[in-house]
Amino acid sequence: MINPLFESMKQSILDGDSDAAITLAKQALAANLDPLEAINLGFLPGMNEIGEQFSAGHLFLPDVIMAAEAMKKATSIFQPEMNRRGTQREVMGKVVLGTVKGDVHEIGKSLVGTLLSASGFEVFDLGVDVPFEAFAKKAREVKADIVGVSALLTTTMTGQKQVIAVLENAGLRPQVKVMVGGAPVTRGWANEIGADGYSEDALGAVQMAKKLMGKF
Ligand code: B1M
Repeated sequence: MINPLFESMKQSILDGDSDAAITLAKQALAANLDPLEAINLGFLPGMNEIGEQFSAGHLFLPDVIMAAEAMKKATSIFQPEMNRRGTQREVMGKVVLGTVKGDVHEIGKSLVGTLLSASGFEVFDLGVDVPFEAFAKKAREVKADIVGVSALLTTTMTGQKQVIAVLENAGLRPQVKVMVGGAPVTRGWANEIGADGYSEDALGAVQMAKKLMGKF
């Protein structure tokens, strides 16, 4: 049976109502719901519908920003619990993660980071609008196993290719795997630019990261 909280969660995102989203996320935790299930079946459908309505010209940017803020607040409530669930697991590897330069889309990248952390990876999240060189600098500093590059715009996808080039020039490519993702990114694009891994969603990113570490 579908949990009645899910419909309210979706509505809180459609309304761009951060307070309601936070309250619902707390209720979900109190009811012992799986955080990932609440995100994927409750809040995310709201975000997807916002995207569709924005594409169709039925919503304006401020509506999208409010919805995104509510989504971020809800996700942040779940983060400690997702991390806690991952704490007993072995350290799987180190991942440097960020959304590429010119791109400020944060939610999917952060979800990927949260799930990687929850799955036992040590994640160094550089945030959004990250210069290409910063990925390589951090990868060298922390001796990263994987660099994860998110891009949500067709115009910024090319930045993923640039990050790979910077890693190559820095001599880091042999020891660092590169994983790419984001709404416009495809397996074909990942292959074309020489990335080692691609996933279309956050759960798949965890599976891919494990595979890249030879632990799957
Ligand atoms: Co923008 N935006 N946006 N936006 N935005 C999209 C991406 C767009 C598809 C909307 C549309 O037109 N339908 C469109 C891109 C079109 C294109 O290029 N193909 C678009 C546009 C055009 C823009 C602006 C240019 C709008 C403007 O200013 N005219 C502008 C660009 C700003 C910039 O970056 N320079 C812009 C701005 C914004 C906001 C700031 C308002 C806001 C972001 C707020 C924030 O993040 N703090 C925003 C939002 C919210 C969206 C939509 C509606 C939702 C994105 C989102 O958070 N989805 C989006 C439409 C859509 O995707 N439906 C849209 C939820 C999230 C969980 O999914 O990010 O896809 P997603 O992440 C998934 C997977 O992609 C994957 O796993 C995640 C979880 O399952 N994944 C990875 C992501 N990264 C990964 C990395 C991996 C592996 C998997 O490995 C490393």
